[in-house]
Amino acid sequence: MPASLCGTWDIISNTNFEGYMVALGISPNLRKIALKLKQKKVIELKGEQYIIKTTSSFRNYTTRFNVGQEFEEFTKGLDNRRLKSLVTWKGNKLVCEQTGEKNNRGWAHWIEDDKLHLDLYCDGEVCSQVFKKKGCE
Ligand code: VLP
Repeated sequence: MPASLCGTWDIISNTNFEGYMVALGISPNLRKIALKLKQKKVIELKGEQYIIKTTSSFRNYTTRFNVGQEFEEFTKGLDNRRLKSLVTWKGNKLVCEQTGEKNNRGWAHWIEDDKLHLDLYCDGEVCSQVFKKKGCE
């Protein structure tokens, strides 16, 4: 099993979040609010189930899944779409492929230098986020 993603993480960089949100069709007003948010990730593993919570002062979003088992995802409060999602390990990366109306949509999480990395991608746009573990420097 690759380095554990579990823990509470604070965002320290967020590259091309705007491009990712445009690709998702998020409205200009919502994009303006979302760009200012300090996102956090809380990643837990309960038995076989991963729980990834993305939290902010404005809105929260939670995904639950088992690796290798396709699930129905509703991106409530984000772009409000229904997706078929599948998360698998590809080397040291936990990779989610999100099939639906948008092409080439998904994300990948991995650990590098004690930081949590997340690439969010949609329609050729990639947003790269980095998080540091809460309470550690
Ligand atoms: C939509 C873009 C801001 C922005 C509008 C609302 C929830 C991997 C995966 C697990 C995500 C998070 C995507 C967040 C941006 C969507 C509300 C911001 C806070 O995480 O960790 O679900 O897909």
